[in-house]
This record gives sequence, C-alpha cells and structure tokens, in this order.
Amino acid sequence: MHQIPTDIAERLKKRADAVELALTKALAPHSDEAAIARLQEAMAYALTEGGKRMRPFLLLETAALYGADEKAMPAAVALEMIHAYSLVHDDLPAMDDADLRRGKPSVHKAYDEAIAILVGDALLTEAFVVLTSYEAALAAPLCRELALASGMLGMVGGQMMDLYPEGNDEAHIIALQARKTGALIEAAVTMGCLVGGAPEADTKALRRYARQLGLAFQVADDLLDVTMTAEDIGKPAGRDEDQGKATFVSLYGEDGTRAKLAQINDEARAALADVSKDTQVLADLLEWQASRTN
Ligand code: GRG
Repeated sequence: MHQIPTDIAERLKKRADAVELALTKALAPHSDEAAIARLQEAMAYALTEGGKRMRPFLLLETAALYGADEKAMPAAVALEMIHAYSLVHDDLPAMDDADLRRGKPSVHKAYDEAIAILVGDALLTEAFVVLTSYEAALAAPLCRELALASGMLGMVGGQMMDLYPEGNDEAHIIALQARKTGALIEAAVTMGCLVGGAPEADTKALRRYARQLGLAFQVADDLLDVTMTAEDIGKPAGRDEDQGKATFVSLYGEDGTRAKLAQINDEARAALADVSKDTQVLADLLEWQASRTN
C-alpha cells in the first residue's frame, strides 16, 4: 500500500484556490444588461465552489515540470469551463436528470432548463475565447487539443456511448470512459506539455500516465458510488444500477475493483518513470485520487 503524502492535499487546495480566483476573473466584467448578468450569475454558479479542480491541477502541475505553471492558468481555466459545461448538461432531465450537483441544486433546478442549456453553451464557447489569450502559435494547438478531447470523438462521443450503450462488458466500459472522462484528463496533461514546451518523449510518457489516471478516476468513482451514501456524494443513490448499466464494481466486485485500481496505478507509475523530470507530485496524485471521498 502506497502512502498518501500529507502535502498533496495542501497543494491541491492551493492550486484550487488560485483556479477559483482565475475562474471568477474570467467571468468578469459583469454586464449591465439584466439577461446577460443573469447568464453570468448562472455560469458562476456552475463554475465556482465545490469542484475538486483535479483537471486544472493536473494541467498546472504538468506545466510546472517545465517551469510554466503561471503561464498555464488560462489553459486550466478553459479546461475547467469545458468540464463544468459537461456537468451542467449531464444533469439535465434529458440526460442524467440529477437534482443535485456538488451537494447543491443542479443548474436547471437552481435556475431553469433553458438557462442550464445556455450556461453549458456559453461555458463551452468561452473556453475557446480564453485560449485565444495565448500567442497564435500556442493558441492553435491548445484549441485543437481541447476541441478534440471534448467533442465528437472525445467527451461528447463518450456521453453518446453511455446514453446508447452497445455492450455491458469491460471493453465497452473502458472504451466509453476513455472518451467520456479520460479524454479531458489526457488533454489536461497534453495542454500542460504544450504550454511548458515539453520534449516529445515526455509528452508521450505523460499521456500514457494520464490514460491510466483517467481509468483510475472512473474506477474510483464506481467504488465511491457503492461505498458512500447519497448524502455524502451529493447525488441520487443507485443511479447506475437503476439504469442497469455495468460498472467496474458490478463486473469485478468491490475487492476485485480495488485490485484493478492498484494495477492501473502501477502502470501509471511505470509511465512516469519515463519522464525526464521529477514527477513525484503526479505520482502522489494517484494515491490521493484512489482514496478520495468525493
Ligand atoms: C453532457 C456532453 C456531456 C458530457 C457529460 C463528464 C460527463 C460527460 C458526465 C459526468 C458524469 C459522471 C458522474 C461521470 C463520472 C466521472 C466524473 C466526470 C465525475 C465528475 O467529475 P469530478 O469528480 O467533479 O472531477 P468535480 O465536482 O470535482 O469537478
């Protein structure tokens, strides 16, 4: 069993606070037009408070390997905007129909359905506005990476596979999660490498790490669904079972899933060994995420 270093939680908190501030600034200036001001308020509701900010953390820590964490903040903001949009749309009645998100009413409950759709649309598009603050030679690959990871063959494609499943076996779960949640996690690392100007061999190894981390994230999420109460995780209990969807836990049982998580983390650590920099923080992140409680 690997130890969770005490300072990873502190480091996450520090980065999360900085990201929260940058997200708040990204939504300013506040408009004088009532409708726009309401949209901005609903976007801020979706975007700020309560998120773990794991994707921005990963992006900033990857860029930090190459001394570029400050420069990477707009990329981290853009990535979190895409993540927040996906959660707002995922909670809609037409999708997961969730009344709660992060322990408080989801956007369509706090506002209404039309506003929730527009909040998602606006966060998605603003993300790319934020990326244009980089010089053109960097903005273009960042936009491409984020668009590919979040679009047809990435997160949206994964959501489609989830809503209209064609299988219930391990291969199907892994393929859909690689797109639905894995693609943005891999994009976090790739965008950090782009901002930091990482050598190609490092980028390749870090992407391998991120693919394992993405898988580990989903496995840990499945474990949380069975080990935490609905109140603990702020969402309705038994969601996936209700829809008859297979999860890692339904396939392997709780102990088998924990063994799977350990094996995935080992593979992620092996990928980190091929990076030319000191990647201890990224290794610590594996331990932290495997034992997270939300
Ligand atoms: C609607 C286009 C569209 C996509 C939705 C990501 C996603 C795709 C849906 C989320 C559904 C879900 C519960 C997936 C399990 C893993 C996951 C992405 C959890 C939420 O991410 P966290 O835990 O959230 O990083 P916080 O609140 O910390 O930001």
